[in-house]
Amino acid sequence: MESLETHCPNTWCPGCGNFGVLAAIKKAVNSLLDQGVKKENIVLVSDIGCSSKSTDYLDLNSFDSLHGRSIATAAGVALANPDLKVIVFIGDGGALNEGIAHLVHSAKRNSNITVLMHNNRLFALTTGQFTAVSPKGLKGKSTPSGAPEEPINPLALMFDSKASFIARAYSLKIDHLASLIEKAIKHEGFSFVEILQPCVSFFNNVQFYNEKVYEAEDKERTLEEARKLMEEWNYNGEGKIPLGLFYSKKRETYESLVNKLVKEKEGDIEKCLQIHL
Ligand SMILES: Cc1ncc(C[n+]2csc(CCOP(=O)(O)OP(=O)(O)O)c2C)c(N)n1
Ligand code: SF4
Repeated sequence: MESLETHCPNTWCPGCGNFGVLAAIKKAVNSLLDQGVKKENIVLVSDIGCSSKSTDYLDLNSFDSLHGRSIATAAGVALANPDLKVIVFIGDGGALNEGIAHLVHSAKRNSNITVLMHNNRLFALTTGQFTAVSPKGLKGKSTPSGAPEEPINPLALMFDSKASFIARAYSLKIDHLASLIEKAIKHEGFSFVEILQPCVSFFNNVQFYNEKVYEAEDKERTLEEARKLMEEWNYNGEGKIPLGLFYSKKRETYESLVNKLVKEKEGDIEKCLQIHL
């Protein structure tokens, strides 16, 4: 097993949920390497935030992008070289606030990338402002009297955006998370894994999650069943929180579609773009 360690000093707060994500991604990558995936064919793309520091702590090829722009960057990498496994580390702020348009459109296009959304339900690196998925009433730097808005449900958003792989995991269930990450990376097309990742410094919900999460049965689901599972928890507190792979469907990737167009136009990229754009 490769340690994938780097010499970068780790600056996460002790007890941060990101440590669980790091352990899980190392496990998933090692499993892929054992199955013959070449290390040089794995590319990590980071956003900005605590979650995005993950690339510093992994001895793998990586590209550090801008806040809310990592998904667009990753989609470009995947389009330029279809042999690569492209993995994005992004926070809920980057994915659902700054970068929400890129998230929605990459899912719709079925770009062949894996998005790992570390959901600590606030902007952590900037010390606790509310995001689109913060629970109503969350008190923080930008909402001293409590967040006034209802949270959106990122899984339902991905479902409506036609994402072809949608899962939820918990950073303290490392083996379960590692297996979902591995499945997501192997999936051809856009895979989205929401990782419930406690930020112990600004929104410590470890006990809450430990009491509420459960692993849903691993089985094929109808659209209605998948949606029901995604909406079982309303992000405001009530209800149990299912984890697992909720939805997976094979459909043509954006890269395959573009490659076909390029072939049809005998490699004339200009003609291909005229048609496609
Ligand atoms: C376009 C843009 N807006 C705001 C910032 C400031 N900023 C840097 S990190 C950060 C918070 C990141 O939160 P999130 O994306 O949820 O990741 P986390 O730190 O929680 O992992 C913000 C708002 C920025 N760098 N760029
Ligand atoms: S601020 Fe929160 S998310 Fe960031 S390292 Fe500390 S505990 Fe983790």
